[in-house]
Amino acid sequence: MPADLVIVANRLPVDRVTQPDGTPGWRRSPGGLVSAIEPVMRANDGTWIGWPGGDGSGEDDLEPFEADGMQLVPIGLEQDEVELFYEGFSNATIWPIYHDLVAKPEFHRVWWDSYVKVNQKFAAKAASLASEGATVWVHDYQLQLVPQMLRDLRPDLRIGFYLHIPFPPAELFQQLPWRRQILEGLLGADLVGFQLPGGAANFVRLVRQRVGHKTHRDLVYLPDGRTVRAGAFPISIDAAGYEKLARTESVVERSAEIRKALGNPRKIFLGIDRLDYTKGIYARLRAFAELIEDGHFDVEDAVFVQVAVPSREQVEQYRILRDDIDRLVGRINGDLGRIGRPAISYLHTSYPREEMAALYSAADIMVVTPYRDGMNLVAKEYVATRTENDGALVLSEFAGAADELRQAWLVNPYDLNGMKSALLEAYRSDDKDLTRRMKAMRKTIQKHDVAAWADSFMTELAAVSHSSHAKTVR
Ligand code: GDG
Repeated sequence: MPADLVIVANRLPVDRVTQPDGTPGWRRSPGGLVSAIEPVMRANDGTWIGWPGGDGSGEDDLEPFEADGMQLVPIGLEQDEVELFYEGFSNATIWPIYHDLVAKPEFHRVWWDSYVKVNQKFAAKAASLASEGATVWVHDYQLQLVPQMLRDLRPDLRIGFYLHIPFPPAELFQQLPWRRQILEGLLGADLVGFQLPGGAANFVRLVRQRVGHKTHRDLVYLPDGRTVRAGAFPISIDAAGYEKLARTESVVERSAEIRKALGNPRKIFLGIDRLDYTKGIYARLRAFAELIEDGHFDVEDAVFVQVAVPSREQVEQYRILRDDIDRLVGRINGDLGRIGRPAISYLHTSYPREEMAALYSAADIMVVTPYRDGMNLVAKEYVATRTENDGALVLSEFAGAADELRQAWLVNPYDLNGMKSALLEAYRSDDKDLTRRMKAMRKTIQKHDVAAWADSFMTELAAVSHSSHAKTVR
């Protein structure tokens, strides 16, 4: 049945799992995006198009299905598409360029060709499922060509695009051999959303310089009379949901258990990240180890729990990073640990949401130090779970979240001494200071939650002037 709302994202909101009886099934993926979009999907009988994951083999025969009351339409990727479009162009070209060249991007024409082909496949699928005048919301850096491809196929649609990662300044974006095509791809949307105003401004400036369109503030005027709006929509979390989870008995108990298992140290530092070179894991562990070496505290006083969630393991840079961190943790624990007291408790795994909440509750100092991050939801989740208004957040200036969480200890992750001072200040801070900071941050998060984010994007998209008779969805 044609849909009035179509969500197009690289991944479906469910993961493929093997059920206890051995048959394949689906489990809702833990990400916040799903809970954000679900209410909008339900209210409009929406359809979600995406790749179900996997290695690219045997996916041709996937049929649309319903899960958790959502209409889901899987798009299979061939093995070479997983390598060229996904691991290659998306994660080894776009990802590093959009994150300030933290790693060196690679440019390969065959990767680009595959990116075009896969974007075309997503656009064609969306075009075939959207009803007359429907709204299509396209997500993220893997699908930047979809808006224009879709507009060519279906000029009647209202199209929104949202980028979850930073949009880089012209000086970096310019390196992309396919810079013009990408800008033109995005300009197919009526509304292009970014995490921060800086990303939107970078985009508008590039469109003016590289494509030559007239612009005024957040508007781009196209020769055919259409206008495109660029805006900032900082994403957030289900704050009430996290707070509720943090108060449940099992999570409270588990949190105490975690502290005990760590030997009830005075302070627990915590990092939770996908194992990604943008997240600054290596530098933060070094800073912590140096504080012990310098004699500010020892392994009886403090422990650093680092959860590194396996990510993009087929991409070379990620394998190198994993080896580097394995070695660093081994060296730090070898040099500084005592029996039963490692300096760093390192976990290369992912956990259910309840365990995440228990970890957040158990931690005194949350350390979030990316070199560049679109938003960083982990920082917001930590704040949401601090129901007693205690706990310290050490946060990189280069995470989008730093724009809102001004009361965190803000750090430059490239400045090791600065990071050490901030960690130490957070370690030594008194309850009054912690409460003052945390209260203010909690207020921010409660007000700007993920429902407010989805709502503001959809409202803005519904408001953009549209040449044809697109329907309004809410
Ligand atoms: C991209 C942008 C932007 C992590 N480990 C586990 C787990 N998680 C959940 C966290 C959090 C999410 O994954 C991670 O989100 P982040 O925002 O921290 O980072 P990215 O994955 O890089 O996300 C980022 C985001 O998109 C949204 O727009 O903020 O800047 O890079 O929600 O809780 N969840 C579970 N187990 C884990 O082990 N259940």
